[in-house]
Amino acid sequence: APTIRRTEFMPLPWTVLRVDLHFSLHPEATVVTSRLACVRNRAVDAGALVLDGDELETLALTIDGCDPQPGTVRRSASRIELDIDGDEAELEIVTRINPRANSTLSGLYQSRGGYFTQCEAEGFRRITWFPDRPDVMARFTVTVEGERASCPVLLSNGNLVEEGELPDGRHYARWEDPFPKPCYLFALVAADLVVLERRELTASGREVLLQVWVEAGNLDRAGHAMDALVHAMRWDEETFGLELDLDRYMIVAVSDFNMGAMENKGLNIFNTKYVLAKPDTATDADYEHIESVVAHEYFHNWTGNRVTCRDWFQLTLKEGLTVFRDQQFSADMLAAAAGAEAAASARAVKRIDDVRVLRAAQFPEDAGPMAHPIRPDSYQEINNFYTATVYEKGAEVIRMLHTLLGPEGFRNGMDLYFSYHDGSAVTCDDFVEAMSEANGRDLDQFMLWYSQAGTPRVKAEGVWDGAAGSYLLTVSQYTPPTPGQAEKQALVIPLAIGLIGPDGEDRPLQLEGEAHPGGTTRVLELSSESRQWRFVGLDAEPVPSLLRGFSAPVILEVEEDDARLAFRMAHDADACNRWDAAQRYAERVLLALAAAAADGRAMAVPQGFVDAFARLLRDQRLDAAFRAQALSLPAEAYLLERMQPADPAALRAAQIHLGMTLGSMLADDLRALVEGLVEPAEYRYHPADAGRRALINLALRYLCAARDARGVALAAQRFAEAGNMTDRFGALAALVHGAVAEAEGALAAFYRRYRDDALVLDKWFALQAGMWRRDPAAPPTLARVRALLADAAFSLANPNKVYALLGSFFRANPAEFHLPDGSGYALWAEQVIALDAANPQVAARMARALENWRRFTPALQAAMRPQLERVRDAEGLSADVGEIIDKALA
Ligand code: HT7
Ligand code: ZN
Repeated sequence: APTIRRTEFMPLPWTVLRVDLHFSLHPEATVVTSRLACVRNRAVDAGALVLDGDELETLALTIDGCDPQPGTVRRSASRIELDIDGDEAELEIVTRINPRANSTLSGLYQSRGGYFTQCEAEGFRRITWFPDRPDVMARFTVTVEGERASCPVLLSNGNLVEEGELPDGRHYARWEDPFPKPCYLFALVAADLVVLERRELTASGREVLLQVWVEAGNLDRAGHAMDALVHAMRWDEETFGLELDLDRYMIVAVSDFNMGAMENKGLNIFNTKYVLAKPDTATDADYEHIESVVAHEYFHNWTGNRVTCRDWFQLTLKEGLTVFRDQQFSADMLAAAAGAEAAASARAVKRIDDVRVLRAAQFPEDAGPMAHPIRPDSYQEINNFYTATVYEKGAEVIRMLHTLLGPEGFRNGMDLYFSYHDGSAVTCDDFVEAMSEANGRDLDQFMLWYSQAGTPRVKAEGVWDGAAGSYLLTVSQYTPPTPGQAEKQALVIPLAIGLIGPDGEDRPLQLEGEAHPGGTTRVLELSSESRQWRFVGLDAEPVPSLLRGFSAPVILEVEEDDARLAFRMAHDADACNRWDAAQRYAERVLLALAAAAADGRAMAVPQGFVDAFARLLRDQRLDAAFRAQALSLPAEAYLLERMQPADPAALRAAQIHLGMTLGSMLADDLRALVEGLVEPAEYRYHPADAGRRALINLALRYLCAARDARGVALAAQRFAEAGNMTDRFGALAALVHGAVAEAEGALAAFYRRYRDDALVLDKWFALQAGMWRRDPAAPPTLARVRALLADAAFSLANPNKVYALLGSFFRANPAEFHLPDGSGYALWAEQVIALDAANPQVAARMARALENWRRFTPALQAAMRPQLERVRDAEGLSADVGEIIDKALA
């Protein structure tokens, strides 16, 4: 596939002002009639009107009612160029498409008898010919006509302006969207759905209708999404002064969906996973994800829809900013629910979650063949660039702006951004320029975060001068080379720091030359390769606490011995850093155990680590949610990234050994915790309750890992008696991960109970795909995964099932996937090829599981290469998978 480059952006000679669409829906032969009011772009001298198309059957195309003149049309399967005289033209185009056969879930497709669309990034061209770029913003009117019996509900963007009956059991609805929008925000739904409705007043007193549309039987699971929507509305009004601009805002849940959700103007389409929740089927984590995804899509209405991207290279303009907004929203929601006393801890727990995701998903991406800046310079297939870098690192970049400018400065920048760019398609430079102008601050060097890939390393060293009572901190930065970027420049890195005294208390921070100390946490700005700061007025040698709140997306390299890590685990006033100290200590222990396992040496867990862990476990002053975070070991994907070379079998041996050691040495504490934490009888989604449940489930994990008989009995009992999914699934996961005798019976019981519930079965598939083998004689998890592929409830056509079973196996179970005989890789190749024939986007996501293959042991690399080549050489490979494999093998 050709490479598209950011620097080659050219404005189009023609644009579209108005679109009038008519859909005559039929499962295998939907006819789409499109009328386009087109005008020349005055900024461009001359040129043809260009239309994109993909797998379209074209029935008619006229310009101002006439067939195009001979010699004025150039056509290929994916592009039509029209030479047109004059400055205006009305095009009428009729296409025929086959929604039933559309297994890509891009464009117009069928799911469970209904019709749904997904147009971002380039799905609209699979519906009709159109200049399918985000900088073409037009006013849409849409008429949907379909069979009343199978599709009683007909929806599109904006306001319903007309509806009526038609002959032959058909009906129609006409929708008008008052806001110009790019075609990637177009949506249509025609299905048999029921609705949960609520009327709310906006801050300015306008009444708006909020709707959540779901399949019959699921209304009792729609309430949480509705609550989340109302909370998001209020939050955006209060935090950014942004109000809902439509009279009606709809959310529709669909079972077959490639990603999480889509922010189509006024008609968000959601994966059911991010809408449906009730205590019996959804865990606390599900409730939390639903709230943040609903908010994310809602926030896009301003950051994405009102102001959109000029081209897809600017994707982080809307995604990084919107992720930052949803992270702030979730933190505020958790803090508000936790109450004043527990608010700071609730915020830290959310921040820790976000840091975990960044480290486990984005850091490996930034260190591999797919490494790219948050604003990529090139791509072959844009769908491959909806990445952790664009989303999560993009959000970190916005967070750094927030840190550097302060909340008020940031808000002023947002206001200016909207005042300049509302209703247009812009670039990341436009956003940062608005921030710069509103704050009178030069952000030119800051823009390097948009153009440089790779995770910067920040090194820090301190020297104590006892006589002077001063502490000299030297900080330097270095970003390793990434594909296509050998040289890196120094970035602007906000480094939040504190200095802890020997008594565990933070010391006031006073820099040399300052008259007074200023607070106990301060943000230093590192903008050169190296810099020194001297802190004065100290009574004793401090322990530095660096990168508080994870103030920049960097890897901090600082020499800390075990005692110092244990000290920070016990005393760091910054909860995020306290957690990080525990993670660093655990990482050190695990990597040492793994090295011993790889060399065939005996594994021994340092007593100091067990003691530090026990202190956290027993510290009743810490809230349960924080303790659950601090006592969870670092993600396997992150640890593999820190191993040289990555050896999944050795790491797994280390994890099993450490889990067993902690579980058996601390069994009394863990059991006491499970039995002592009182849960309210009635489930409610609340951070305090969720924290207790998380801590209990973690304790059960350690107890089952240690095969502690009483602990296993507790898990089995909790599984049998659970009153909600968090408790039930937490206990089941503990039994299964411990591979105890009770696990198989519990899995079977769970299946029987939820056999008709697709979303709950996804959990059942994922749990088994992630099974650890504690007995080397037991059959490999691979055999179970193969058997599950044939289960009646599994389908390769449903992305949720693929992510649950194959995604979990390839990504979340490295030791069982990376089998020395290469059988895991053979399964990977076979499934990627099979998926690619039906759904290239999903196939490419699965293909990425092997992109960092060069980081593994030579023996594993040798087993991976032939399977990568097998996929590369597969007939008819998509551009999506092709790009991933080519970059991996390059
Ligand atoms: N903006 C949405 C991205 C999205 C998407 C992209 C490619 C293929 C399918 C997709 N579904 C949704 C989602 C979001 O970030 O809010
Ligand atoms: Zn988004």
